[in-house]
Amino acid sequence: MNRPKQLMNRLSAGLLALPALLAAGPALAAGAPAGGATVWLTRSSSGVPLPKEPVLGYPRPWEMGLQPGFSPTKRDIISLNDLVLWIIILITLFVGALLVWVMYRYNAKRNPTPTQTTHNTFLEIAWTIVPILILVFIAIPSFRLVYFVNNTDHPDLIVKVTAHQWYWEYGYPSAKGLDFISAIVPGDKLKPGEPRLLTSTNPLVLPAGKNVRFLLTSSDVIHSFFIPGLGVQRYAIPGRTIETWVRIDKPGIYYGECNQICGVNHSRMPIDIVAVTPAQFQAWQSAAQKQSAAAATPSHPTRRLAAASAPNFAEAENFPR
Ligand SMILES: [Cu+2]
Repeated sequence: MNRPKQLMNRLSAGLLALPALLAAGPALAAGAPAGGATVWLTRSSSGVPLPKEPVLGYPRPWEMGLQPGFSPTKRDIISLNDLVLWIIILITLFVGALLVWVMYRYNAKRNPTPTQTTHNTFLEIAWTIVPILILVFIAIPSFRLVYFVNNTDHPDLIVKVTAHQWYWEYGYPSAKGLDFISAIVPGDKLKPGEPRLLTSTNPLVLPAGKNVRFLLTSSDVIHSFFIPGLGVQRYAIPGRTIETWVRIDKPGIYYGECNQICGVNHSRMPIDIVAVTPAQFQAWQSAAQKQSAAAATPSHPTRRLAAASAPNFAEAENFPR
């Protein structure tokens, strides 16, 4: 078949499929947790059970905007995004209206002898100054947000995050020896309600309402620590330590992913966070610390844990899709 005909066939097949796709939308969405019905999950990390928590930070079916915010950072990101979006809409409407007006008023039919105008000092100054003012107007909240995200002073807790091909390692310097591996749970081993490609063997446990500083690094290639519902996104770069922070509004489960292409199993290194109350966090931390001490050899506490819980990648490649 020749190429244009092939393209036309594809186009018409696509158009014909559109109504079916739109009709199937609600049915597709029904498989995932919908707006009103919150899913609650009971998880454990490092062998220590955690309290039952609602799933809050996750991608919603038919989501057109950003994920809802569960941290001050994410709320600021959403308001900056909305502000810039409105500015873009107004500029697009203005430029579109000018184009229509020019096409209507100055077309060749209405202007048989075109004007010879080449310069207009007032217009040229205006269309230089006005965009500068708009950019300055956007820059003010934007810089404020950059500084806010960078501000990791006075953390209540420090967590060391090390990215590996293809799993995460979390260390708690305040609890000596507490350091564990968080790897993906294969699709056929998920428990009811646990989302595919987002559930890990050992979630990162954090206290809600506290300032948590993340120290990010990597053992091999560049990864990225991305939790959309919490407004966290930072590179994990080998040989460097990069900081960021979060304060999670309330206890719940929040999902993220590595979002820097890092190799064949890039899509299989979920970030899975369970936020609990500070008292529950203290209880988990000391119990998990005891577990870690019991499980690990003194010289290489993480190696043995890694060997025990790192996923089998041959198996990972065969996940049900
Ligand atoms: Cu990665």
